[in-house]
Amino acid sequence: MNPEIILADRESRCLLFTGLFQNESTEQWIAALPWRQNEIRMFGKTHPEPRLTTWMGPAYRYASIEWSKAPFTSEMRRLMEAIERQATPDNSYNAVLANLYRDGQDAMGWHRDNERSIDKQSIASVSFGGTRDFLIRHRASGEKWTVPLQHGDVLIMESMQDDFEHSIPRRKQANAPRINLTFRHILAS
Ligand SMILES: O=C(O)CCC(=O)C(=O)O
Repeated sequence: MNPEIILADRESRCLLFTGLFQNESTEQWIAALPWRQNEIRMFGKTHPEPRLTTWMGPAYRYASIEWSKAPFTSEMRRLMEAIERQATPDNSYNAVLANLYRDGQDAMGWHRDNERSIDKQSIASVSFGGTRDFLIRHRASGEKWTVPLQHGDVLIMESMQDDFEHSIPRRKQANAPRINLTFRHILAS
């Protein structure tokens, strides 16, 4: 399958493989993962994150959140290997952050996945369940892209984490639960 090129700017590219995993069951993925509610510290105050999350991969910490090393399940490995084969033959991953947006009130603010331990060359993001808008913003120019991510879509961010940020804004009408699985390569420390 040839991807749609959402943006290409110097070494940065964002690619969309529509419906690559449309046969997966959102309900099965929700039931299969050990979701947890993290708290995030911001401006000296602690808040519950507006989504549930889980992690598989090496031990990893960012901001006030700490993940212990956790093995991939066979189902998660199957998905990751299918992405490596069908969408990113030049890249491989060793970790996944899973997000569960329970309804349109769950969201993720503007950020970059630019911690030193993340290989910024390729991050692969899979969506299951309800459609949500994925926003991209160029940090210098402010130029914006809106990509409605649908069930089974695979979005690849190549070398985007320096110049671009991304977010999932709240959407009152988006009431179907949505899972996002973000595969990354965590560099050995
Ligand atoms: O839910 C999404 O599509 C985005 C997830 C994300 O930005 C992240 O995990 O860093």
